[in-house]
Amino acid sequence: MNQEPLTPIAEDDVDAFRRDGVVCLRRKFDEDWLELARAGAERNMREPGPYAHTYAKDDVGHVFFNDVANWERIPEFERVLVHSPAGRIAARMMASHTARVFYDSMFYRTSGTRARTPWHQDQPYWCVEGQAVCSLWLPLDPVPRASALEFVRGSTVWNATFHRESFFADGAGTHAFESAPGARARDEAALDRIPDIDSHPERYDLLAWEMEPGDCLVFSGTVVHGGSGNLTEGRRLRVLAARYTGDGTVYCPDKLGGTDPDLRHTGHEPGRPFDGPHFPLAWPRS
Ligand SMILES: O=C(O)CCC(=O)C(=O)O
Repeated sequence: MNQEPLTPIAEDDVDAFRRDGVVCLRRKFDEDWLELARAGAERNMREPGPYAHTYAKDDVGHVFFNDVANWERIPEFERVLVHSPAGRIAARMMASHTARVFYDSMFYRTSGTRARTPWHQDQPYWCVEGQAVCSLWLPLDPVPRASALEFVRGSTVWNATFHRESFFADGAGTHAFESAPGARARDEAALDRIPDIDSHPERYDLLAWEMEPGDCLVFSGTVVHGGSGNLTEGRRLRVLAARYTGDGTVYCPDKLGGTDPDLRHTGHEPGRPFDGPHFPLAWPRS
């Protein structure tokens, strides 16, 4: 298992992350890490956690499944999040001295699943305040261009906090924050709706990459993104998204009346920097 990224991180990649809000890094994880993450994904499917969602499911068995915050009970995810090169990569991209595990998110689309992810920003959903927070999106299967996650380049500088869209195919469903009575209506009505990017793609500078296992995306909490899915029969897509916080971030579970994921089970004190056993250091290695 490679302890350092398989290929070096170039300064151009760091610049791209800062400028665009997302960067695609090639060949950073070896097959052993990928096999471990796949074993974790399959375990997660067999043993879903309390936050598991089926975002879409049709009559012929196409399923888009997501689960979050399982690394403390799925040892394969714990290894990848805490011990793989992911933490080092995240810290470098965030220009942070530290990268702490925030949580894991597993996106599992079975063969031929078309369901896409709505355009959204991550940060409004998250119980975190601060700039240094990012995701490392690690596909465990090849990603054709038509199934790539897409990004609005530079949307990090829009300085916007968009309304939290539902990920459920029927537009309903229950994110954790929706279970706080009145929270969504009270706190979200004031937020702008995400622009209708699909109707006017020519207005946006969109970025997306065909990817191989071992490659990863790193993206900021405020970059607008969506897509993926759109799989042809015979192709499935499993992704482990490892989220990290860096220097200067604090835990804020009550933001916008509730967040997703809801990490209150950690007992972490609101307003506190991320630390302790529920948010372990992934970089520097202890
Ligand atoms: O993989 C996907 O479809 C969604 C990923 C995503 O939106 C995220 O990781 O924030």
